[in-house]
Amino acid sequence: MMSKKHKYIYILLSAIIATAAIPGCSDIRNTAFEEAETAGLPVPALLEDSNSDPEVADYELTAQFGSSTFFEDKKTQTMGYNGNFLGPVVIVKRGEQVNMHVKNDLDEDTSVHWHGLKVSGDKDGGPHQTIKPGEIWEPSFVINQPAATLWFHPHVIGSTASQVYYGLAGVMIVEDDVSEELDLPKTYGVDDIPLILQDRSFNSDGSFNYNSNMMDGAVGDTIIVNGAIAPTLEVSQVKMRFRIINGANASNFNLTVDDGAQFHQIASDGGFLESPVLEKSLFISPGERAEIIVDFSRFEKGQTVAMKSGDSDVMYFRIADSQKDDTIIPDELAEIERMKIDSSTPVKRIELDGMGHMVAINGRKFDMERIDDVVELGVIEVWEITSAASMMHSMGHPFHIHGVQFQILSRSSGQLSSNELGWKDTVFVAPGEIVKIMVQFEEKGIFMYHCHILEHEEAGMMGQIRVK
Ligand SMILES: [Cu+2]
Repeated sequence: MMSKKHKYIYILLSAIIATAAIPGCSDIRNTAFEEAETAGLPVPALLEDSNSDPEVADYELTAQFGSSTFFEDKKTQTMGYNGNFLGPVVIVKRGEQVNMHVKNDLDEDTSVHWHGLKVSGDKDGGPHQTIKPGEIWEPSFVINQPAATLWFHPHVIGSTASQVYYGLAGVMIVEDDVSEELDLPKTYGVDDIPLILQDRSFNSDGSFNYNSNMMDGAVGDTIIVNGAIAPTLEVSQVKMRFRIINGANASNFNLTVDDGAQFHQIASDGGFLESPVLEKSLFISPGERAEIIVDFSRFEKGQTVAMKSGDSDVMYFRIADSQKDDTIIPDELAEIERMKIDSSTPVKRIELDGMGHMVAINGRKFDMERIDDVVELGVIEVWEITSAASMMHSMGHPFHIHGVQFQILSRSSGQLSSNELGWKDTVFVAPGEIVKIMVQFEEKGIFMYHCHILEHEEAGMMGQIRVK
C-alpha cells in the first residue's frame, strides 16, 4: 500500500488527471465508497456474511436513499444498497446456501433481481417479488452454477429504469473450485476489481437529469465507473483482472485500453470461457459482463493509460512500481459442454420490434397477467431472436433471459466470435440480425425475458415464461 505522503501526491495527481479530461468538473468523489476522499477509482466494499457457518451465508441488503458528490460542492440525490450509490459486492460460493435479507427503505416499491443467477422463479426478484416500502424480502437459495460475475438490480414495474439510474445496482461474484484453483489475479480490491460502467446526464445543480422519454433509452453524456467520473486507478506493473459490468440503462460500450493494446478476455456473463481470448477491443451491451486481464508490465512507470469507449475516456490507469507477479493466464480455463440440438429440438421465435414507447415482443406489450410461453424443465430449445430493421428505425437490443445461462448458436451476420462461445444470459441482437441461442432451464417458475435497454423493458419489450 502507499504511504500517507505518496497517497497525498497520488490524490493530487489523480485529481489533476481526472479534471483535465472533464471540462467544468473537479474533485470527483462519491461518498458511498471507502476511498471517498480521492479522485481514485472507488472500489465497492465486500458485503460481510453474518453467518459463521462456512456452508451457509446470510447477507443483508437495504435499498435506501442517499446523497452523492459527483462534482465539487454539488450534491446529487441518489439511491444505493447499504450506502449512497450502487452497493457492496456479494461473494457467494458454489454449493453454499445463501439467505438474503433485502429491506426496502425507499418510499416506493422495489425488488432485487439476481441477474444471471440460476434460482427458481419465486427467488428471482422480478416484478412478482415486489418489496413494499418498509418490508423485508428473504429468499434462500443454494448456489448451483460455475464461478461468474453476476449483478443485482431492481426489477419492478414502472420504476426499474429510474431506480437503476439513481444508483441501485450491485455486483455478485460466484466462486467455485475452478476459480479458486486457477492462478489468475484473484485478490479482491488489489488485482481483481469490478468496473461498473454507466452513463448519466446532470443538471447544473448536480442533480441527475433522468429523462425516461428519450426515444431509445436514457443515454447520458457522462460516463461513470463505480459511481465516479473518469476515475484513476493506480496499478503496479502486474496483471490486473477487471470484472466489467455494463450497468448502463441503454448505452453500449466499445472498450479499448491505450488505443488498442491487447488484453485477454477470460469470462463472459455466466463464467469462464474455455480459453482466454486475446482482444484489442471489447463490445459490451447493457446487462452483459466480461472479465478481462490487462498486463500492465508492458507500460512504463509513471505512465497514464486510458481506457476508452470509442473516443470517450472511461477511466485512467496510473502505472506505479514493478512488483512480483505470480499470477498466470492459463491456456485452459474451464470446460464448457456444448449443448446438443437436432431436428426435433423445439424452435421459438422472438421478434423485438418498435422504438421509444412503441416497443413490443412478437407484437405484444408486457402484461403481468399473461404467460407468453411455457417451457419444460430440462428441455433444450432454440430461440431465434430478431431485431426488426426498417428505413425509419434501426437499433440493436440486448436480450436477457432470467434464471438461466444459455449458449449462442449462431448469428446471421457472420461467424460467432471466440468470446461468444461461453455461458451467456444477455446477448446483443443487431438491427436486422437473427441470433439463435440454445436455452435449457434448470429451475422452475415464472421468469422474465426482455430487452435490457431499461426504458424499452419498462415500455413493454418484455415477456414472461413459465418453466414447469
Ligand atoms: Cu431494446
